[in-house]
Amino acid sequence: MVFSGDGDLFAIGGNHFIHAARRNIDMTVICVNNFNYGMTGGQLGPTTPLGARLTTAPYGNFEHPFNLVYLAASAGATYVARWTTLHARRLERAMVEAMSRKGFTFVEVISPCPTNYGRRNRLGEGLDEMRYYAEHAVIRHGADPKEADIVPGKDFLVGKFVDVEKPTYLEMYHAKVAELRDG
Ligand SMILES: Cc1ncc(C[n+]2csc(CCOP(=O)(O)OP(=O)(O)O)c2C)c(N)n1
Repeated sequence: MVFSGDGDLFAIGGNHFIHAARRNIDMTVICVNNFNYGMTGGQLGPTTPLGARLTTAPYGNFEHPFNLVYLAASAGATYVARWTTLHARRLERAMVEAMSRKGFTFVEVISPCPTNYGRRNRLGEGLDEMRYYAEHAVIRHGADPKEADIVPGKDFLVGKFVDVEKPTYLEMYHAKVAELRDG
């Protein structure tokens, strides 16, 4: 079970993430996405939207951000959901569901960061960011992960995008061991 940020998971640990997903390692990854490296003082990260201002993007970010839902799905995750901190009950259910599945499961949690991201981009307080989610999050289960881009000021998709079954790394490993042993 991994509980981490967008910077840690998709910049610093990006390589680990895609290969754990590709191998279908039996684990759940929960990403708190606040669109920046918050703890270290508000640097831009791999999910920072184009144009957003941060300490290392004072004139506005010009790096294309990852769509985490699409990234996780294409790397091989067997369960992919996204909710915001406003959708507390749905988020809780998604976490339980993700943990109940075997294989690599991923839940993205869109989260406010009033001290760094919110302040520099004039989004107001944490509650204002929650209001923004209420106005712009569109619930659509089974949507194409490609359509899950997040663009400031525009509606964005939340819900369950992927829920499939396939053998995990360990299941394939044990099957191979048995095959070799039994000839
Ligand atoms: C390998 C490595 N490099 C750099 C750091 C320093 N570091 C600690 S937290 C952090 C930023 C984390 O950002 P994010 O994962 O988005 O989480 P947030 O603080 O925004 O919740 C960095 C760069 C680290 N801990 N480990």
